[in-house]
Amino acid sequence: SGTFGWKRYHELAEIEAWLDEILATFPSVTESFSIGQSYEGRNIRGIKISHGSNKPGIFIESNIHAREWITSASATWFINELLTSQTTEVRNLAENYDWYIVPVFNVDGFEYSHRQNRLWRKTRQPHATSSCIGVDGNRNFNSHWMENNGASSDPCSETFAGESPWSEPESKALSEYLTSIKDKFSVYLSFHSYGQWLLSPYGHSEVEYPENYDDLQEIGAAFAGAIKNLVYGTDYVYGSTASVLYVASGSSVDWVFNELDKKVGFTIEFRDKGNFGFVLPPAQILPNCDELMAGMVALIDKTNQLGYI
Ligand code: 0X9
Ligand code: ZN
Repeated sequence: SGTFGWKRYHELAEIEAWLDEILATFPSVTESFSIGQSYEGRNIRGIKISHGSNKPGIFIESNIHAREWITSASATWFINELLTSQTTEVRNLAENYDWYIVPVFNVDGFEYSHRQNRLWRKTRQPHATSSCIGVDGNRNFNSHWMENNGASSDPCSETFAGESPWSEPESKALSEYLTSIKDKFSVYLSFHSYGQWLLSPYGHSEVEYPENYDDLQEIGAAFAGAIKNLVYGTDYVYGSTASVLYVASGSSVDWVFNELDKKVGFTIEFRDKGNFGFVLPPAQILPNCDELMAGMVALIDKTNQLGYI
């Protein structure tokens, strides 16, 4: 586990140094990759964990929203478990799938949330027509962009969709990277907080559902049930984004479904239900991670049973 104990939140430089340490410690099963550059010129990094070629791939995008620090804390913990755990369940996860994990996707916003404003959400690119800064990365993907009031055209809004789809270098780079590996992954997960939800597509409409929606709900039930069974007794609610939460148009998960033709993808909204919200106390990092692993084992197991991977 290197220098991390998951007892506090780490900033970007620490996470990158930790990633390098992990890559150096497990060179035969890990590979570094880059999604591309952020607006401020930072590298958006990822790690691939693979025990052989051409296993079904699982892609994890984390911290697209800057203030959701529990997401990168949990993603780094999950990487560490895949590489070090000796339990059969986790070994099977590690050995039977190829993992592509991006622990901090919105690197500029994440850095800003550590330096200037703990509650920053968006990217950091300025606009020609406003002094407000940034776009909601999860409204900037070119799938049903701006439809059904699922995003805002106001540059000062927290859900500003951008001047156009792909206005942000980060979302554009991710779409190009995902397209380049589209035959290598079957499951797409987007880590968020907070609310304790497992959200399936679609976000863009309350009346449209993927053709395999029943299967996605079955996977959701397995995920929520496994978490509920842990000592914490935490409740997760599952359902489509638009039906459970609100209409969200131009999200990454919807784009992956509609444009890359993927059949299994979820947004996971971690702890809590609003008591601490985005500023989840560090003492809850490890309990959240336990829940993530239990949920993930069940999710992958059910996805496998249903024949998707
Ligand atoms: O609004 C969002 O982008 C996400 N919620 S958050 O509070 N973390 O901002 C939910 C997005 C879910 N969207 C899709 N699955 N389409
Ligand atoms: Zn979010």
